[in-house]
Amino acid sequence: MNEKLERQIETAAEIIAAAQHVAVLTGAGVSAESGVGTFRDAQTGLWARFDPQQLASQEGFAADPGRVWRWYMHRLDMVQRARPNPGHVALAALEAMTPTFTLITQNVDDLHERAGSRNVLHLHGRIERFHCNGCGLPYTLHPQDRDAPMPPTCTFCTDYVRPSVVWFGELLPAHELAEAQRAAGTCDVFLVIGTSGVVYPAAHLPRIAKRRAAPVIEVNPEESALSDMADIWLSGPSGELLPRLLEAIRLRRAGQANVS
Ligand code: BV8
Ligand code: ZN
Repeated sequence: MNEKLERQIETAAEIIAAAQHVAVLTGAGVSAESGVGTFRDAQTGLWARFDPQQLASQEGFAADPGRVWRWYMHRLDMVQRARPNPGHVALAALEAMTPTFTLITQNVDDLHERAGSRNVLHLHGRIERFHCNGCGLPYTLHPQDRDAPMPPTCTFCTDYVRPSVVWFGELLPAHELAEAQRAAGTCDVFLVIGTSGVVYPAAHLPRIAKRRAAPVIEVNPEESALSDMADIWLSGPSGELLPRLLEAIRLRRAGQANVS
């Protein structure tokens, strides 16, 4: 690891170790090293020619419910085969050692939960949950649904069943969004991990923290739409950098414990 990055990790660790309230926003990048393709580059193979933003919308579902259903069954399979990576595990460990910790995710997978994170705010819903697109009745997926050409239909109103994720043009869940905004408005430091920062209103959260001069620390191998706002940009994969950052925080916390 290069000199500069080592120094940046130490600076970031100092800020986080001293924080009472840490807020974190994760995007698809935190699951990349688990083999779950990010939203855009998940479009491989037969899905390569479709625009995910089109598929993840009411228009896309109305135009071709079978295609959207098969796309979600493909991604659900990818998520269920995946395992949490060291980045997910480091975030769960950081939660356990921080007085107040708010983990906000744009991801629809359950890898944070499977890594041990306790209270995760899912802004864009969950891919392993389903409900009726018409009346909202919850639906339990049956094995035969997984390779069905069309979505199941609702037992109550016969409309199509869909995954309980937030599509483009749909409102985010009010409770989760309010909690996320509150955390951005009160945290001592805001971490942004593995997101291109182009989808709103999630991408607005780091701006709320920045406006109140809470330090914003980004972990991403590429520059994102949020990098210019970040006080520290740790350039690298979260599966590698988060365990390093956790180690540096642990050392400082231990140091603090000896002093106090
Ligand atoms: C709403 C669930 C309003 C579905 C998703 C014009 C301007 C501004 C906003 C808009 C606009 N036009 C429309 C809008 C609103 C729109 C929006 O923001 N559009 C954008 C694209 C311009 N937003 C909405 O529609 C939202 N709803 O606004 O409603 C409203 C008002 C009135 C009445 C009704 C409604 C709903 C947005 C939610 C959409 N659903 N997901 C599903 O998953 O199928 S969003 C989806 O895309 C994902 O959840 C993800 O969060 C997001 C971005 O996807 P990716 O780019 O793949 O992932 P990510 O951003 O995380 O990028 C990957 C990053 O990881 C990269 O930076 C990469 O460098 C990094 N990385 C890669 N490897 C690693 C890594 N990082 C760390 N470690 C690694 N190893
Ligand atoms: Zn229904």
